[in-house]
Amino acid sequence: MSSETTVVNRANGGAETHRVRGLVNLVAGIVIVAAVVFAVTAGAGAIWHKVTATTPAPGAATSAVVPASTSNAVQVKLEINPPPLGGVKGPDGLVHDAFVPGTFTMTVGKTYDVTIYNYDSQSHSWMSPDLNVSAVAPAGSPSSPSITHFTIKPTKAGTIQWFCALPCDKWAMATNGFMRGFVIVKA
Ligand SMILES: [Cu+2]
Repeated sequence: MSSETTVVNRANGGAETHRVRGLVNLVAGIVIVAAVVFAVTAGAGAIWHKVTATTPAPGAATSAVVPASTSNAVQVKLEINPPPLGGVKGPDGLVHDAFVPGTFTMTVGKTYDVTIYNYDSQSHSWMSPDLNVSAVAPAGSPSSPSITHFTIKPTKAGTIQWFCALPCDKWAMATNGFMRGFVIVKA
């Protein structure tokens, strides 16, 4: 749209056209800036929505068991070895045990209702002494994940480590984005 306008103005030339072109460019610039701001905002919202989706996992027959959320709490969904892969592919090409997402963002003072769906046939845990959380996610299966629930209310900003403390995939336990990761707490 704006490039077409520019081409026409170039063909005309002249001081008057330059002024008009300057105005057109200014308006186009404002529109582009507004569009970028909107896109970034909408994008961030989409990502956050993905993280906080409360839709029951496919095959989660026991989803009704999940406790009712605290009012105003932000829902966070974590999945262990979700289908179809049943884990996350590592740099070695093999599928490893992993929490998905492994890293996510929170804000100081807000309350988060975290629900873990464990599709793995063994137990894992989500531990973070700094966030005062020590949660065990019992074994489940790809068609019937176990469901574990806890609440976090971060009190200070920072990048906080979480980890699985139950012996599982040794490489994954030592690698951020798999059986350990971060909660980025923003002020
Ligand atoms: Cu684990």
